[in-house]
Amino acid sequence: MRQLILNRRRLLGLGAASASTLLLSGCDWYDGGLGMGDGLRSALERANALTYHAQRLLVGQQALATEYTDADILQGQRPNGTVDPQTPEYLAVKANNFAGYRLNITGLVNTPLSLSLAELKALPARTQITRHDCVEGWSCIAKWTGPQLGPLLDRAGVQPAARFCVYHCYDTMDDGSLDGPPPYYESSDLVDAFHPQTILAYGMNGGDLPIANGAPVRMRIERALGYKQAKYVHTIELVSDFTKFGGGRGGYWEDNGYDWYGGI
Ligand SMILES: Nc1nc2c(c(=O)[nH]1)N[C@H]1C(S)=C(S)[C@@H](COP(=O)(O)O)O[C@H]1N2
Ligand SMILES: [Mo]
Repeated sequence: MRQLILNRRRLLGLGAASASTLLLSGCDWYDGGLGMGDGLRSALERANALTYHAQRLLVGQQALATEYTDADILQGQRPNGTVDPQTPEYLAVKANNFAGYRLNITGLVNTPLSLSLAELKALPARTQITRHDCVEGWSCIAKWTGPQLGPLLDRAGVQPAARFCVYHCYDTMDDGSLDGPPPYYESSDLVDAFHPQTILAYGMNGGDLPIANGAPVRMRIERALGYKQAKYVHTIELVSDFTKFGGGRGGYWEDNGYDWYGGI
């Protein structure tokens, strides 16, 4: 209960941090036209804040996403976005079947954590069969296995100033930016971080998570759209706001115009 009350209090301030809503037309769609100060964009941001609060009220904070059965898994999870990261950091941890991989929990926590893949696999795991919806207009039902994020956050001790998790990924997106390709990243509020279906998935459809789908570890945040499901995650950083990351809107696709909350 304490957690829910805390989360609810945190929620009250979230409107201003919500990013803009634009028509969602596809994963490779790029919004180069609207600047930060654009009037239309600020109007959309206000609309998005309203949508966010309305959706939270309607759906409820801990409501579960629909879970399916094995019979509903029709084909493998269709890989999308990055499918084979080539950054030196990723290639280094990929050697020896991810023996050198660590999942770090950092930022506004009392005790930062650094866990190997073996340590993650030794934790109690949750398996869930859910539907992944990409804004490109396709969906896949797949089975995901991994520890819940909530207990790990409790172990790290989330400080009162923390309001979001930023999920840092190994892959970069070569979108022609002048500063070089930016890394993929995502974020969620703490309601989604502590949600029972939010897991660090290392398993998919009964086997190891394939590289194309985010190995060794990817997020499943089941009440959110496909682009919120960060693959190749190496660090989860607890922050009070996410404006200092990337373009400041809480995720790679959000920086390119997608909705921050991205609820289904
Ligand atoms: N690190 C990283 N995570 C990512 C992406 C990406 O390119 N890089 N693409 C996103 C998008 S748009 C979708 S639809 C899903 C695709 O996940 P899948 O490859 O397992 O289908 O991953 C999301 N997470
Ligand atoms: Mo997507």
